[in-house]
Amino acid sequence: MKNLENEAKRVLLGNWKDGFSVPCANLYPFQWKWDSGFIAIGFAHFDMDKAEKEVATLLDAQWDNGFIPHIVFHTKSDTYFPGPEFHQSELHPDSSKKYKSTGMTQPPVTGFVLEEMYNISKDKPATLAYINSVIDKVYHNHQYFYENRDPHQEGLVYIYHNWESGTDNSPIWDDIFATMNPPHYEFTRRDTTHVDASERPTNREYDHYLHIINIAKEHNYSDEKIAELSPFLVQDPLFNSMLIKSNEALINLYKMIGGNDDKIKQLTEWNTKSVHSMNTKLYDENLKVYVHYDLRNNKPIPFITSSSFSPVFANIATPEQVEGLVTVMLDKFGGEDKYLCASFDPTNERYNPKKYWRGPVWVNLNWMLYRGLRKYGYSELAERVKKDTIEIVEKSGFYEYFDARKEIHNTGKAGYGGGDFSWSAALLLDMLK
Ligand code: 9YW
Repeated sequence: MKNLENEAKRVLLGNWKDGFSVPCANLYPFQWKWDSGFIAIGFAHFDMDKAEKEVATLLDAQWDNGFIPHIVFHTKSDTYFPGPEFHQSELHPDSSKKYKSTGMTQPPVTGFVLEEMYNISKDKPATLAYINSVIDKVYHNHQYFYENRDPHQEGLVYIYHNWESGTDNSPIWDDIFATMNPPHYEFTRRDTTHVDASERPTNREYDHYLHIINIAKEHNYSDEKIAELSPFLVQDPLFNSMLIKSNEALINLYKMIGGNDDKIKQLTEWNTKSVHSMNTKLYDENLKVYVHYDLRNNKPIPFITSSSFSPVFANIATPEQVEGLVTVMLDKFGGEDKYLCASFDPTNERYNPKKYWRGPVWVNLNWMLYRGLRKYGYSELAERVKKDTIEIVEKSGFYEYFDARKEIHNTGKAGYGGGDFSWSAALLLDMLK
């Protein structure tokens, strides 16, 4: 295990760029929002200063309205498309004057990341003082979500782009894309010069991605206009679970800091409503898992993904619901021949074991499942998730995503996407501790 730990540290230090980390070299040369949170958890184990800087740098790019962008373009790079010239987030009047960024966001992990950092810290007063210096920014970000991304006041915030979900090309979005007919855009893909095209989204999928951004740009990234016009408007169980988990973390941290009663009250109100809606609107009684809801077309999206299990990480599910989730996970995702946990239902025809979020295993989702299952008392299954995660990394290296089929790991290349990927290293390090 020591070697794996040292290797994980090597990956993290190699991707550190003086104030922030890249998810991996060449393929992703900037700072990404949810990556930066997971990376900070890894650094907290051996270099708290870097962990603190990672989060502080991300928060420094926050907009005046509380929004935090999904990519902060700290440096110029021609290895990634679409860059700042395409996104033009400066069209929004509240956008950062200091950094170029995208005009979309990613799952709100920063709140619970701060609590993780506190729990890991060997100098708790110093870490709490640091948290005190940044926590209001995270609160402001949550306020942005509840005030701008929840048009029906349900306690469920929407995402307006598949890139906001973090699970970029999940089959979940296929039926939404089928309602759109975007033009064919002229552009040069950069990702497929670093990674085999069979492991990445298609050009036609990129047309959809760019089209949604263009609609937002036409309206200067106005939240009201996006809610009214975006063909993609989804309530995502993973995104909302992260928000709920982060609300809970902020409550715990504010209590430790002292004062802030008004904020604690507000966070508690948000959470009560959000948990209720997760368990009514996003819980599918027939499938016995959480599903995405297509807010534009007013219908649930009845497919099972690794996001369907993520509410176990955020204490949302009741013990009965967890029992159901576990049964589904074992039946469909957990055969003897598979590593847990595929990102999409392996029994569904849309499953593709090599393609990004259409099937492969991702370390960040496994980390959440491991934590959640352990908390609900499913220690054996939690241990299996941990063991599987360690084994795929040991066999294939710190890849971005992995084949769930065991035989592939014994016979050929089974790690896909970018290599020396930061969050695979950071969260594996955390699991080994
Ligand atoms: C892209 C950086 C990001 C992650 C996303 C993942 C991928 C980037 O990489 O998206 O260009 O498609 O899907 O979750 O934050 O690691």
